[in-house]
Amino acid sequence: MKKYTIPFLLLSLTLLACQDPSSSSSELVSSLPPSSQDNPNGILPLEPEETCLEPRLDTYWVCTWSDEFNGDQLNRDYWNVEVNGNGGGNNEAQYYLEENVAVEEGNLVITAKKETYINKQYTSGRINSRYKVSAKYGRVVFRAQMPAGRGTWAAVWMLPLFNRYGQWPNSGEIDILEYVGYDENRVFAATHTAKFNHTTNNNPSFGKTVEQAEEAMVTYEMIWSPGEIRVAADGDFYGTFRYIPQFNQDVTYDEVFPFDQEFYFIINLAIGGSWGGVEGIDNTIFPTQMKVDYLRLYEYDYAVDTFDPPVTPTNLATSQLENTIHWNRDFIGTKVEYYLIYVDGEFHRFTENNQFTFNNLVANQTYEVQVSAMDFLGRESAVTQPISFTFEG
Ligand SMILES: [Ca+2]
Repeated sequence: MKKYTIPFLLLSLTLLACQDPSSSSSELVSSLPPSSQDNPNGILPLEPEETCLEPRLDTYWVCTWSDEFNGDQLNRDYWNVEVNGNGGGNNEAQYYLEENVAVEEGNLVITAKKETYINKQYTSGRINSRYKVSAKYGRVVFRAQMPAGRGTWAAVWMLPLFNRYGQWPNSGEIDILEYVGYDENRVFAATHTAKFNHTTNNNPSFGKTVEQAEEAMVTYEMIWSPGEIRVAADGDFYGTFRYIPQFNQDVTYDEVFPFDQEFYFIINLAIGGSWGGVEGIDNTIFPTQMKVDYLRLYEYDYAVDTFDPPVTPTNLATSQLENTIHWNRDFIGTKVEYYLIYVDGEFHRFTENNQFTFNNLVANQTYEVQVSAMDFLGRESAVTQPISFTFEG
C-alpha cells in the first residue's frame, strides 16, 4: 500500500524538518521512532495505519491500510458501490443495488434478495476500491462469513488498476476467495491470465474444505510476492501460484503471471451465473447475506528484518521465445525485488521477473549476457556466469 505509506513517511519527515530548522542531523535522527535508530538495514521502518485493529502480524508484517467495517456506513473514501445489471461477465442473475450494501454491527453486509428489478429477478450488492485503494505485493487478510444456499456466488477478489497488458484476462485477475452455495463449505482461490483463464478452462485453482464457512467468521489470507501468490483459509496456506518460466517458454511472462502491477479489491455476492448457477437457484434461500468483519493490507517491513543478501540466480538460459532469456527465481526468501541484466559486462535493464526479452540490440550480433538479483534493501548478488546470446533482428 504505497499510496498510504509513502505520503505519510514523506509528510513525517517534512514536519520534522520544518519544526526546527536549526536541528542538527543527530537531533533529527533522535526524534524518529525508536526502532529506526537501531534498525539493521539503514531504512525507516513502516508505521502501522492507526485505524487498523491488528497493526502487526508475525513480527515483520505491518498493517498499512484497513477497513474494519465498524461504523454505520460504507466508507466512500475506500469504496465505490456498483449499480448495474450487466451480469458480471458471467451471465449472473442479479441486479446490483446500493441499498443491498450496508455496514452494521461491525461488518460489511451484502444482502441478496428475490425481487424483480428492471430485467433481473434478483438484487444483490458489489463494491470495488478502484482508484481509491490498491496494492502491489503484500499480505491481504480478511475475515468473512459466506452466504448460504444454492445459487449464491460470493467473492473477495482483485482486478488490475490499469490494464497494463491489455483487457481481461490479459492483465490478470486474482480471486482470493470464491464460494458457491451449492458446493457447501468448499472455498476456492484462482488466478486468470492471458494463457490460463476460465474461458479456456485451464486457470489454476485451489480448493479447501472449511467447516462452518457459512455459520462462522473465518480468516482468509493472501501473501503476494514477486512471482508468487499464496492463499490461506483458517490459517492453512492451501494454495501457491508461481511463475516458472521453463514451463511456459513460448510466451512472455505477463501472459502467465501479470501480477506485477497495482490491483484493487472487489467484494460481491452474485446470484446464479456460469459457476454459482450450475445447479440452479433455490428461491427459498432469500434473503441471504455475505458478511465481512474487516479487510486489511500488510506490508513486509524490510527495515527491521535481518536476512541474507540475495544469491546469484541459477539456470540462466535462452528461451524458446525469440530474443528471450530466463532463469530460476529463489522462492524461499521471496525478498528479491529486481533482477539486473548485463550485456557484455555493462548494466542493461532491471526486470522484476525471471524472464527477459531483448528488443534493442544489433541484429545477428552475439552478446555475453549475465544476470544478478537485487533484494528489497538494494543489495545485489554476484552476477551469473555469462551465456552467449545472438539477437535475432
Ligand atoms: Ca469489523
